[in-house]
Amino acid sequence: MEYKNILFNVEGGIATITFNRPKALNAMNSETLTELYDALSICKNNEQIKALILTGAGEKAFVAGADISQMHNLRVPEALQFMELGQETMRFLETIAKPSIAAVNGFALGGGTEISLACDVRFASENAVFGQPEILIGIIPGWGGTQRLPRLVGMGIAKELIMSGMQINAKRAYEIGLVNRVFPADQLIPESNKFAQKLAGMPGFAIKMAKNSINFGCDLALDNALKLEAACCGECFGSDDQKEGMKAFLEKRKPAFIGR
Ligand code: DAK
Repeated sequence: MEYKNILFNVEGGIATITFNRPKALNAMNSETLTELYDALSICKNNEQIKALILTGAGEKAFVAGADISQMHNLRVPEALQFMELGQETMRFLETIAKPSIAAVNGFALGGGTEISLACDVRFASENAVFGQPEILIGIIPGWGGTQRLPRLVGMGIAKELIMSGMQINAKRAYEIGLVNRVFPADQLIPESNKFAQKLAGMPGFAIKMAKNSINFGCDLALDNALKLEAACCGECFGSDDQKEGMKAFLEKRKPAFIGR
């Protein structure tokens, strides 16, 4: 598929997906969502790709939300369709068996915050701005914001953000646990790459099991979640990297993981 709205670059096992509609502050229309889905499929199927970084083109925005010019005339059935495409894409991103980093380099509003929430970790530049401003245009978040945000920062703060539509800066986002780390703007991509490289060097099967256990366990009652954790951890003992990791420890050398 030829991409018009994203840039897709693979280097050293790291795939970088850059939202690239700077004139609209990288707002997401359905074409961009479809391209994102396609790029994620490549990431899923290409064994050389070990980790993902998502970021925005330009200096001003990560993603300033779903594209309001595409949405404003939608009626209920079409709105539901647009929502489903968005939700399906976010879920694909969230559950892909490889680690993902949102490198948030400016406005991450509405769908922008929601994309970052579907990533495993969020790094932000000092000028990043987060928020769920949908209420200010008469709707509510539709790509997982009402579900992932409270799971990450707690119900009280999520309701404060979603019901007021307020914007918060990177410092506040860090305080509430929405972002993992904050960097000066020029350090955001180098630091994201450094962390992506670190994760790319981890035992791939264990990364997959950690993601599964956290993603699916969080929605279960604790006893069932612990059974899921035990199953995921147990599965790791069938991997080559578990054999290598433990053998290397006992032989007092660095492990050479092969990613399966
Ligand atoms: N959509 C379309 N265009 C956008 C946009 C957006 N979300 N955000 C910015 N732009 C465009 C502006 O229209 C402007 O275009 P021109 O006028 O130059 O052609 C250009 O980007 C530059 O923006 P500004 O001139 O406004 O720049 P400022 O620095 O003054 O302001 C801003 C930056 C980010 C504060 C402002 O642009 C802004 O407030 N943008 C809208 C932010 C927003 O409300 N985002 C949430 C969108 S709602 C669902 C599916 C999805 C969702 C919900 C339901 N279902 C279908 C049920 C998700 C909804 C959202 O994400």
